[in-house]
Amino acid sequence: MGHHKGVDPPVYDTLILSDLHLGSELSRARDAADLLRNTQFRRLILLGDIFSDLNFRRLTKQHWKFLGFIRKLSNPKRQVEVVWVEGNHDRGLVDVMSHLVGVKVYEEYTWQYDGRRHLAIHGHQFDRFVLNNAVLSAFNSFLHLQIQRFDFTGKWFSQFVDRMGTRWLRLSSKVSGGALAHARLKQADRIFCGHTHEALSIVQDGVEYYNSGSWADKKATYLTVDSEGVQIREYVAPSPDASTFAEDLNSRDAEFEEVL
Ligand SMILES: [Mn+2]
Repeated sequence: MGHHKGVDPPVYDTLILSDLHLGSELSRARDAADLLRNTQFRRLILLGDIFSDLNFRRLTKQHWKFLGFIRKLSNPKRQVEVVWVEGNHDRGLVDVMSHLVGVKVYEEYTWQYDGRRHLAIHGHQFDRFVLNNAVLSAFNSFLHLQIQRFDFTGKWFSQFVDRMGTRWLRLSSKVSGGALAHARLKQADRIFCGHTHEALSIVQDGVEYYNSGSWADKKATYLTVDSEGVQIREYVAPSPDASTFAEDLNSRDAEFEEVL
């Protein structure tokens, strides 16, 4: 296959992204699809909270396009392993999506690479705030129901509740500590989480912790794993020059277009 430039693009062993929050207005589904189209990797890990909630009506055309692309990626012909690790926002949706999008869903996923044991888990399991505040979540759901029922407060209030919910989740800085302990328990050399929306790397007693950040904020980040190690990378929008190349790829993808 020919490339536009003389240098081959890197092929990562694994690309990890999380917290896309499809169904939220803040979701950067188009950018995420653009990244995946223009990057080569042997394994893709969708590390939880790919969906924002259970309401499919909130999914926009771009959100569906992202899901369509994941479905295409999971075609065995592409020889890419696509893994979905469930988050606290997309629990309950994953059964449906695994059938619709054709990817396997895990609570946590481990793999061996470069002589090391890698473990991917969304991270809400280590967020005591989420675990101890089932009451808050129930209240949140109740509020949503009331808003939907009466709808007198307008859309802004519903969005405000959404944002508050996300902010509450982000309060946690306990995720890395819990994750590192979990890695030791499971004898993993590297552990990967999302959930906090803050890209981060910590090395503690030889165990590495990485957080993939989010795709629902100003900064969109992801992780790559290859023989040189793990990198936190920030998505950079393609320059106008690159747009013809992207369009070229898009039209090629269109040939595979399937109805979801
Ligand atoms: Mn989460």
